[in-house]
This record gives sequence, structure tokens and C-alpha cells, in this order.
Amino acid sequence: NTMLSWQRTAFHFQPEKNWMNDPNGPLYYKGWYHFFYQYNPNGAVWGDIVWGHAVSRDIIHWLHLPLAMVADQWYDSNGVWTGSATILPDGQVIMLYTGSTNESVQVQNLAYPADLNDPLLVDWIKYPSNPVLVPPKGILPKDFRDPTTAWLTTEGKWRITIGSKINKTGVALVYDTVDFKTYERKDVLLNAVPGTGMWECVDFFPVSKKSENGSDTSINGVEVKHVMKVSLDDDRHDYYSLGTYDEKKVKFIADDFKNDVGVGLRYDYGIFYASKTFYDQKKNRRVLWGWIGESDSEYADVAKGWASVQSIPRIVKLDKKTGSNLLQWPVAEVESLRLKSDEFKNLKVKPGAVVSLDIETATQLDIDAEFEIDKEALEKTAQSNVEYECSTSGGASRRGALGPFGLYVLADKGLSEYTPVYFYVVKGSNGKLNTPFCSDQSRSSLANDVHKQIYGSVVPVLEGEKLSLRILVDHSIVESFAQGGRTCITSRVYPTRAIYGAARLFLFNHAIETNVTASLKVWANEFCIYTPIPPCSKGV
Ligand code: DQQ
Repeated sequence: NTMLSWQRTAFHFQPEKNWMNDPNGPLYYKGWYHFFYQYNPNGAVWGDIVWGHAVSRDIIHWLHLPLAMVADQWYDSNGVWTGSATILPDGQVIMLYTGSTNESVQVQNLAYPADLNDPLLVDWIKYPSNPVLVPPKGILPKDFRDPTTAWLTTEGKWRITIGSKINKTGVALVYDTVDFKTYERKDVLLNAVPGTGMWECVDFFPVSKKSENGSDTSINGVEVKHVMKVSLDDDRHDYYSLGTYDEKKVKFIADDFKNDVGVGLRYDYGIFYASKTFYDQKKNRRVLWGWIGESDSEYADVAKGWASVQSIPRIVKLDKKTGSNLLQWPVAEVESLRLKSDEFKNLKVKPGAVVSLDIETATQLDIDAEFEIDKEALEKTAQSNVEYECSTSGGASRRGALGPFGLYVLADKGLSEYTPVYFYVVKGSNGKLNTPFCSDQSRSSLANDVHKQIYGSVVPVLEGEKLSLRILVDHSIVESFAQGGRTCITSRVYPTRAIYGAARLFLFNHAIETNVTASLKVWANEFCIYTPIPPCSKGV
């Protein structure tokens, strides 16, 4: 039963049923957040893709609207694929999206709201002379998709980029337009990185070097850095790079070429793909949406009648302390879901200890935690030069001198199922610390038709900082943010016992040589936004 399946989330965006993938054209308009998404109205697997549509006043509680665009034209009859919105200074709303034609050629199309006075933007008109762009010379017909939000050039033209590949090099093509109907191809590539393959869902936007606010997509200059993001079709992860945008040369230049797009940093080290940001002019912030797929079997998806959720919208900023990575953080509105909190202060967790935290329910949580290891242990430890990698080093059961320690979420009482989210501090022979941040799915479920990888990456920890962790738990999704969002990990887990009232939360310390002092605040989040079980409410 679709509605009663326990894996359904309470405060993450999901349609009522069927398959969903990429976020499309997010925007804020006349008091409403709009969210469009890749949707299969006919089943719980990818196919027959059209645009779903929902609106919200607070970007958390959603009202589902009719499909915004369906596959009713020759130029999108094989699918109304991913696209982006641009709000023009005069209030017009432009939607550019990829159509897969009747011959499976990828073309770009223009659509706009039928009635700009309708804040819900229910009806959409496809431009009668679509497509507005077809694959250019040298680009294969199936390698041309996902137009970005447009930004202004100093000349006053609108510029967009579209992902593609040339042999095995991922590339970003650039076009200028004044009316969104006719386009001029720039003879250069915004960026190209060998070996990265097809670039899907390119995103390109500025982040302020000084301000905590977000920047409109058209801003450029010394006060901003630019972010380029690509979704690698080959390895299904979203990679970003920080750099500068040279408008004259039409080039994105990565600050550090080793960390160019597709080879360096990732938005998220778990499941998170085809993401897209938008500038939220209501709250002056840049908000990121990412598609979180399933990690159970397709068979299970069909049985439960739905697949995929969206991440909690995340604010994206430059990390002013490191200058070399972004910070991602759940929008503040998610805190309005907090119903009841339990606080635990300075709990000392001994080496080898697992401590059950006395909270009422543990399936819908918002957790804020801080950890400190003993200074003495840190100085004294003889262990150095240990190699620890989240995905290959044995997960949370491999004990080291100074790690792992953290939380078990979605655990049952007898620990037959649990998902550790943890730090693993490693002291190098130079005395420097290295801190992998991981999420271990290997014991998350007794079911055997689910993926059980261990995710993670190193998180930058600066001198004097405590280790900090925020986790959102929502039935089958765990979104974790370390050090204020420097490193993020999203996982999907499918416990069979640790569900509803049986779910628990534990603190653990598997380090051998140090105590861990933990302080946490744990909120139970509002119940059942979508699930129509009384007293749950649905919609806005
Ligand atoms: N999903 C869309 C494409 C995009 C891909 C099709 C990324 O436009 O490249 O559903 O997940």
C-alpha cells in the first residue's frame, strides 16, 4: 500500500505516488515557492517523463498541483526533461527545458506561464516555434541537455550554459539570447574537463565572499566567487568547483585545477544527484535542491508504488573560514517542524561504549550534536599514519585510537539494525589531524535487497573547532551535515525493525584510546505531512 508504506517520509518532498527524479525550475513567485520535478505519472520506475508541480508558502509544506507540462509535442514526446527558470526584471518567467523528441534527439524548448497574475502558475504555454535549440555541430543528438537559469552579460544579453560531452570530455556549451527564442552560440566552452563524461544538470552561480546572503545569478565581480556544478552521468554524483567567471573570455576558471568540476569536491557523499539551485529573492538566499533516489531494489519500488524523495532544501554559501569549499545547511524553515526536544549535556562516552538516548520517538528527528575527544589522549596517542577511508576501511566497526564515534540512527533496541553516522579522527605522523566523516549502511537493515555501502569523505576541521554534526532523520532518509555543512552525506536506509515506535537513537564511541564528550539536542519533528493517517495533516 503506497500511502502506508513506512519508508515514506514526513517532511521531505515526495509526490503521492510513482517515480520522481530531478528537481526542475525551482523559483519563488508572488508569495509561493514553486517546485517542479521529473515525474513518471504511470509507474514507480523512470519513464514517460513529464513535469510534476507543487507549491509552498514555507518551502517545507507542499500542495500538489496538476502536471505543469506533459509530453504532447513532437519535440518532447519522448520526455519533458530537466530545465531551469529565469525571472526577468520585468516580472516575466522563462522556463527552458530539454525535450527528447519523437526521434530521441535532445532539444531545448521554451515555456512560460499562461497567466502571470496566477501566483500558483498552474498553466504553462509551450512556445509555438519550439525547439529553440538543437544539438550543434560536433555534439551527438543525445548529449545536449539541461539548460541552466540565465544570467545577464554586461552587454545586457542573457547567457545560459548546457551540458554535453565531446568524446570523454565533459563540456559546458554557452549561448547568448535577448528574447529566449533565438540564440547565438559562443565559440568557446565555459569549461571542459577530460575524462568526466557527459555533464548533466550543469549549475552555475555566484556566491558572496563577504555576505551571508545569496547572490542573484547575474552578479559578477570581485565580491563573488563562482560555483560550477555538474552531475556526472557516468558515476551519478554531483561535483562542484569554486572559481572565477571571466565574462569576456566566457570561461569558468577553477581556483584549484585539481578540484575542477567532476574531479574534486562533491555536494554530498551519499545519494544526491541532478541538483539545482535558485536565488530566493524573498529571503536573499541561494537554495539547493537535490534528487535523492532509492537504494532498495526496483522490485521493492514497484511494490511500494513510489520511488525517490528530494533533499531538504539547503542554503548554499561560501565557507568564509576555509575559502575552499561551500557550506550547505537545511533552510531555517525546517526548524518550524521541531515539536519537542531532549537535551543531553557533556555526556562522557567511554571507549567501546554504546549509550541509548532516552527520547520518545526516533523516526523523525532533527539532531544537533557536538563531540570532543580528550586532549591528553590526542597528545599521547602512538597511532599515526593510519589510512582510513569511509567506503573501504570497514565502516563503524573498525576501531582506531581516536575513532570512530558518533550516533546510531534508526536503530532497534537490540541493535539488529542501526546506521552509524560518525567521525573517525586520525593523527598523522606530522601531528596533524585528519577527520573522515562517514555514514555506514552496512548494518542498516536485515533486508538483503538493499544497498549497504559506507559513504563519506574527509571534513575540514579548523584549529579550535569542536566536531559538530546535524542530522535530519525521516523514516528512510538520513541527511547528515558535518562542521556546519562542509561535508554532507545523504543516505536512504530501509530498516525492517527500527521503524515507527521501535526506532531508537544511540551514542557510540568505538575509539580505543579516548573518551568522547558529547552534547546533543534532539528534536522530534512534526508528524506526517503527507501520510494521511490521522491526526496528520496534508498540504499547506
Ligand atoms: N534526468 C533528466 C535529464 C537529465 C537527467 C531526464 C539527470 O534531463 O540529464 O529525466 O538525472
